Amino acid sequence: MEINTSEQLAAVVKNAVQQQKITDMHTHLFSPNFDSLLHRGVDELLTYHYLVAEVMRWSDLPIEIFWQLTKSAQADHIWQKLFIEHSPVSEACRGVLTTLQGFGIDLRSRDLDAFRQIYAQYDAYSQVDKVLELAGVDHVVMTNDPFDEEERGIWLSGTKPDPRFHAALRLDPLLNDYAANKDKLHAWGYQVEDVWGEQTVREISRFLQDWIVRMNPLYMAVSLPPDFAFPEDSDRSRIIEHCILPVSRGKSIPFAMMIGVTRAVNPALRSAGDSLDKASLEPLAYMLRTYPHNKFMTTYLSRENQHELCVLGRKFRNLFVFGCWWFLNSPALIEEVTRMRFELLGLSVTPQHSDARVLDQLIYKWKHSKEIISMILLEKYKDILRTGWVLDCTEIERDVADLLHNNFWRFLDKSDRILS
Ligand code: REL
Ligand code: ZN
Repeated sequence: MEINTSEQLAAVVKNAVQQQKITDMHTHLFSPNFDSLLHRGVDELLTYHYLVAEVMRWSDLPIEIFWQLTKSAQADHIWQKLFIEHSPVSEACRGVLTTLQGFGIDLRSRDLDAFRQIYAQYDAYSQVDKVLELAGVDHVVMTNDPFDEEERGIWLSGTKPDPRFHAALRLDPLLNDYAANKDKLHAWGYQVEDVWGEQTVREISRFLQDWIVRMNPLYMAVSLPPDFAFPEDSDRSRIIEHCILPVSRGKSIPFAMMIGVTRAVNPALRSAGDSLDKASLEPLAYMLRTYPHNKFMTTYLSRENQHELCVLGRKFRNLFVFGCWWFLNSPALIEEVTRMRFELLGLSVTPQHSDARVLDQLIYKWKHSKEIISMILLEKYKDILRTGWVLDCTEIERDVADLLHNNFWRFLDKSDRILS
């Protein structure tokens, strides 16, 4: 159907974004059969580390005392300080409200215990079904860390994720703290040596390959500090060059780098204590240029790096640009970054991932982001309609499917997942 009026255009764009099933390419969620690793429900929503950081700005409680409280007492405290004593307008607070509303909860009562009871009716499986349906998500990519004892045990016992959940092999301990984790590799039967050499390369590569077989990951991933450099004289650089990149190429599994995080700026806040800084894009440019047959997925944490990343995306097709990560996952910044990407890279990106740590957050992360993506798409389509270009609604549906689903699977060469 050809689009003739701007009202028609607005309705088609809104509907296409609303209806499109999403592949969420980076989350911290787990398949429902991964026991307690999957976090869900009101207390988890309220104790999200974004809100821990925010509550400490109002609370008189020392952080050490806060950590000694039970999870529900922490949630009560956050509710009281951030929702009752002040209006919950921050993005993380608003997210809780959108999520509860989306779950069918009437917020007027402000009665946390009543909200808890509503959630208590669900087990992990029924809640996953309900939330994925409400959020319009059909595939979820997890973050899977073979150095995490609990998670490791689950994989080693042969547990396989629900088919809607896909693994991503996360390698932060290997790449960011190799010296501290070398002994673990040894204990698990990988004969890495103290001095870097052929044997260590072989053994780390074997470790990667074993976990690839076990997890069947869609990509390997790492988060990196702002001063990340490559190549350089460091364990991290050697492991990337001699182990990750050859395995990534050989197995056709892209290497995802999330760059710009400064961990533990305020360690007392634990996971709420991380921050960010600007990074140089030179290491990424070097990799893209030097390894044209390797595939890289990249997002940066600082706003300042976004423009350079778009420009680099124009130079290298082995670079997949994705998401508004963490401190960028905030409406004002999503809007700016998404508009810039569409203008510089067209529709060849995955504009967003949820980074959800709590299952229910899928509802708000996607509702909020989809509103912005819709708005920017509408603006861009209007611009081209004004030139006399004619659009058909199937073209808009195709574009939206690319953005929220197909571009990711296409980059992975998983043609069976691409929706036609
Ligand atoms: O994947 C990561 O490294 C980050 O996204 C997380 O560490 C972070 O805590 C996350 O919750 C951000 O949204
Ligand atoms: Zn993350």
